[in-house]
Amino acid sequence: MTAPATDQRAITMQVENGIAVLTFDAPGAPVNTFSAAAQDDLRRAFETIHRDTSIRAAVILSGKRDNFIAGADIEAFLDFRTADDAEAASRAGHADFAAIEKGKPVVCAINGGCLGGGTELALACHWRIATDSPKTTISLPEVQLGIIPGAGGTQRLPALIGLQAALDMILTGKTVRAKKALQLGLVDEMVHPSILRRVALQRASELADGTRQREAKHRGAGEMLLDENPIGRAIVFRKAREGVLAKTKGLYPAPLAALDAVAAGYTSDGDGYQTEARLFGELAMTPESQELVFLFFATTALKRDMGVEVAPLPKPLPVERLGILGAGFMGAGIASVAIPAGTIVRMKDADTARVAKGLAAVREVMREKLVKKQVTRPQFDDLLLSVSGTTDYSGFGNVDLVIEAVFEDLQVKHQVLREIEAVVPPRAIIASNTSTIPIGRIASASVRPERVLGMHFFSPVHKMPLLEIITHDGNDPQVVVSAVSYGRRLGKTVIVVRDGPGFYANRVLSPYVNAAGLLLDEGVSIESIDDALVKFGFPVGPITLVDEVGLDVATKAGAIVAEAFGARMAPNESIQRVIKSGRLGRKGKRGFYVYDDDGKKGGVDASVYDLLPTGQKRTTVPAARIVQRCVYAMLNEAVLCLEDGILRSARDGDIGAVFGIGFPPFRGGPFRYIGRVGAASVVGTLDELEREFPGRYQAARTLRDMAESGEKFYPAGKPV
Ligand code: 3H9
Repeated sequence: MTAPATDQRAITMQVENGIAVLTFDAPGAPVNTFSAAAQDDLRRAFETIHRDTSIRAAVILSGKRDNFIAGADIEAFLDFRTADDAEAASRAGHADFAAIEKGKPVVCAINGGCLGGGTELALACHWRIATDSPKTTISLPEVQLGIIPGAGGTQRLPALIGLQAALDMILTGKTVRAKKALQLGLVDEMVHPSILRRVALQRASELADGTRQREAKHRGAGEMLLDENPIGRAIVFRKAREGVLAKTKGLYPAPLAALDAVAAGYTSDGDGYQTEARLFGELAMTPESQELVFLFFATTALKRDMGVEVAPLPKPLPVERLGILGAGFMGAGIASVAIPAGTIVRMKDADTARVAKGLAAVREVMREKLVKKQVTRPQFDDLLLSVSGTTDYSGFGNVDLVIEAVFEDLQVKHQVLREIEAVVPPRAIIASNTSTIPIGRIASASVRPERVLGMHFFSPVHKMPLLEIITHDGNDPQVVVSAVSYGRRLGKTVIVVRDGPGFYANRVLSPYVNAAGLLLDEGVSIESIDDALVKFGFPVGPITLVDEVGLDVATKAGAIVAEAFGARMAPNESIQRVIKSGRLGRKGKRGFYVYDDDGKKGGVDASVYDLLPTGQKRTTVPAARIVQRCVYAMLNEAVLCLEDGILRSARDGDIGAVFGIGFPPFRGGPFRYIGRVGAASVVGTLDELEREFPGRYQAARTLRDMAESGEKFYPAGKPV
């Protein structure tokens, strides 16, 4: 984030009755970050505080409404040329915060998001107060950027709240609300925002005159035993390492490094801070961190993109009432994200049994929220009151948006579209949740095609972050802007793509899954295919994925792209044969893997090989080649989507792949990955694969051009 140049300071100070009140309010910026200028301001303010004998104590507050401090300025990371540069930044943070810790009493008054370096500043203070505002959260999200807390967080947090609780925050980057922070001893008090300043000033005064002492949180005997006994600690570290490896498969270096930094703090030579600085420096230069930092910038840039290039930008239409057609898995899933976003939802299906099932599914997602304490009991009750069901179109007369999630059949879609248009107001937007049928074809039956577009949610809707909005040439830009705006309100990462077979996500997934199917045709084992792609960084392998989405759905999507793109996507034999045998995957409890009655996945179902072309006869293909055959098909297809204008930018393609289909985040997405491998090398591999599998790997024109010119999707030096 680049704040406009100004003479105004980020941190200003005024002294009231011997208490220095520091207000952090970065000029012209939506959030406070520790830019070089802000760090200078902080350093100078504390030099004054320490020098000026009339100042007894200090209070740090934020001038922003919903943000305390968002941590270090991530944009400044782009200037690190070597690990030493990053290590020096960490050491500077250590020195600044040590000066605060060693000096006069400082009260940290937290209202709004307190992240990364902001939390580390709070840890160096002598008293912490958090407001009970729902916007107040505390976290150390550095591992999500592929780094570790570098301004003392790995040292001060365990010392304050205990090893286990600290690891829980540092290794995951998870966010803690004020109430939990109070329970953990991370803050000393929780107050209403309206009295934050007054209480903070009072506490500063009390700490200065000795009427209040810093109270250590009383920890349980078991906890103390673990923390203070080297054997107990060794157990905690071992378990934590195992947990990290199970979760990251060793592909993310940051959480492992965080464990080392925390552990170094417990050694007698006390070099925890040195270790933290060194590891922070090393991690900042890793490709993993650079790609995760890219994703941060890419997602924030996307938040400002409304998906249309028209001036002036139309204002989004309000969506207060939503009609959903189809109370099945997708329809109920959409309702379950719409009601927490404050929308009144009316869900229609053909009969009361289906409607009841849909409502029960919504209730289940809300119940999960209640169990996880994300909502209170009264909020839970209110949420359920905002969704209702119907078997006719009653209640659709005043909806602002309808999303249809009915059976994937053009005739059915046309019929419901006509029915919808007969009952909804003319201003209503009509979206199809189709994952396969071109939206232009659906809209062709509409009397108001400019108001019809695609909103492709991914399943399960309440968990999957991506929403693909599909536009056709005749769309009214205001309709697009409104759908984007509403999608964001639902908490989704929204990309806008142009209509075309498979849109973006399914189109790039198809040749990837197909390549896995072709490996099966040759007799490669299911495990070796899935393992190779999981080791590359996908959350599950392609064969597991087919089982998860359902063989019927995968086959249907495959047929649509095969029809459109011919030889490149000509379907494999194996998946066709398995579906013909009646196996549907997890939902039918039979697929390539074994499933128990609850749908829990077991090992490979060896009997499935009898259905495949080579029967029980196995062959091997090296893991690296399996990865190339599957992933390069996807990379090439992503570039073709950009060439065809399906994608509006490489950035959207990267975000869509990471958030929609599980492309490994630490590789940044297909376009970033091409940039890292080099277009020339990618073309070389594609040419080699094309010789082996004619028609399937013809390198996209853009890739060939880039291989020759050296041009890149992301010019160096630009974050996005
Ligand atoms: C760290 O602290 C390292 C230390 O341990 C050690 C150092 C030695 N830097 O997301 P939004 C910008 S690592 C730069 O749309 P929201 C963002 O780009 C840091 N810019 O708002 C956007 O810019 P623009 C650990 C930042 O309300 C604008 O602010 N901290 C930073 O949806 C608004 O952002 C993190 O990882 C930053 N740190 O969400 C926090 N933060 O206006 C990362 C924000 O030009 N940030 N911007 O588009 C976030 O998670 C969210 O931005 C936040 C606000 C929750 C704060």
